[in-house]
Amino acid sequence: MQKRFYQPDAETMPVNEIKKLQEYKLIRQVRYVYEHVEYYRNLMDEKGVKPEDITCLEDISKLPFLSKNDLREAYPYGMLATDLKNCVRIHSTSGTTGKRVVAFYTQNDVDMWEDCCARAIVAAGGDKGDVVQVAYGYGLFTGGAGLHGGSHKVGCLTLPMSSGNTNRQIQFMMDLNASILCCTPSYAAYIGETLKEQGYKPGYNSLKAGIFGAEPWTEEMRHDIENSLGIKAYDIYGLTESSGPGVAFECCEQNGMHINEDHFYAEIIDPDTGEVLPEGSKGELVFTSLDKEAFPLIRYRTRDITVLTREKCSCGRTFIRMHKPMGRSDDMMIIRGVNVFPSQIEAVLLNKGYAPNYQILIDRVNNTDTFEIRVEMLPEDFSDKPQVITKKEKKIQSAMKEMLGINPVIRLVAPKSIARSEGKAVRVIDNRKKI
Ligand code: ADP
Ligand code: K
Ligand code: ZN
Repeated sequence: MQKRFYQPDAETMPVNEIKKLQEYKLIRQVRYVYEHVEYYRNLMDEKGVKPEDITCLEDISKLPFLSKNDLREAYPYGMLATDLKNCVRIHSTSGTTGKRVVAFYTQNDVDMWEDCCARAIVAAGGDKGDVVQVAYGYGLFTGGAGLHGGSHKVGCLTLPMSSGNTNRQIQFMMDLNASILCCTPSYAAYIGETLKEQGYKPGYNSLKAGIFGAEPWTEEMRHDIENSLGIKAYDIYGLTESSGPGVAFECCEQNGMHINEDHFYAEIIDPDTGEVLPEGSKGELVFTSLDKEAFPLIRYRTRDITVLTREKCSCGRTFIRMHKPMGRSDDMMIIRGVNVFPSQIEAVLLNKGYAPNYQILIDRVNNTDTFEIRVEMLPEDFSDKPQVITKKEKKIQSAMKEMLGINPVIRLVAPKSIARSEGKAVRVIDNRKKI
């Protein structure tokens, strides 16, 4: 029978035991950080809190937050908690929202991270005998290395493709019977599109599952990818600061991602006030590493907006689940005073039958925000008749108005005219920021 858990003792631990374990590890990690990371010690001293003040999980709210800005300020070695000679690896963020941050790893840190990824692979049905095609980028980016290491731990046959060269991806996928594909969801959609162009019927391949993350994606996009590749598509979440992908992963229920609570403690806070919110509230995800040696983080503000739930999951895992993050708090666009998330736009487009090939252009003209969404026509639905195009644009526009509350200009553009992404997709071009 197929393995259900990679580390059953941890993954199915009773909730009260998880909490006890987290409490023990939190107290230990805070002491360790206070002793070894001057930057954080200063933050604690400023707030007048000592390691001895942390005696239970609830006490965590006494501790100061860390933000991406702190990590930038401390760049490159300011957050390092151990001697460099104990470190074996460096990775770096993609720099989606500014200057990159570098993270360091000891061998134990790498092991913990790869275990988390191995849990995700097993949860997606992976076992020895599976061929795991890793099409996340290899290099400073954590996607490739994380899933690669996890795949080794499970004992899968690992195909280290890295991202890009889509024709070669497809050739190896077909020739070597890849069964699990790991990449960003936007790249998975692109691979699906290319397969179709090459004449393959939807689902005609040996893939059974995909593990997709590193960027936000909607349920609509999940259905699209599942249909075009003929797979179950699982979400995986993580960030370089935490190690990489694998902080949380989806199980067979595909209903939220289980957070690896034996290694990370998660909180949801009000992003404006910093107040800790009760379970079930929507807010900013904050996590604390519990075991890390080289780059431990206490109360790190991810800026990702989500909801946590402890509702029982029928997969048997007891770890708390997080909803798909709907985007980062800094992904949110304020257009003519209205809050808009790219994920809302994507949901409307995919609901209307379009592919996830779109771009959002924002600018300011005469003190008014301009807001345009470019959407590719589907090849099978292509038309160059102005009346036909205008009619379609109007339809999308009214659906957008209903979802967002404001009217964007919709421009249907020719198939294939918007650049495809092999990694994290760049969907928003906000020219207002240049002023
Ligand atoms: P950067 O912050 O430069 O993009 P990372 O490569 O470390 O650096 O990316 C981490 C971020 O990617 C997360 O904070 C989150 O915003 C996003 N992310 C990662 N996985 C997911 C996911 N499954 N769903 C939505 N967003 C995700
Ligand atoms: K398939
Ligand atoms: Zn589950």
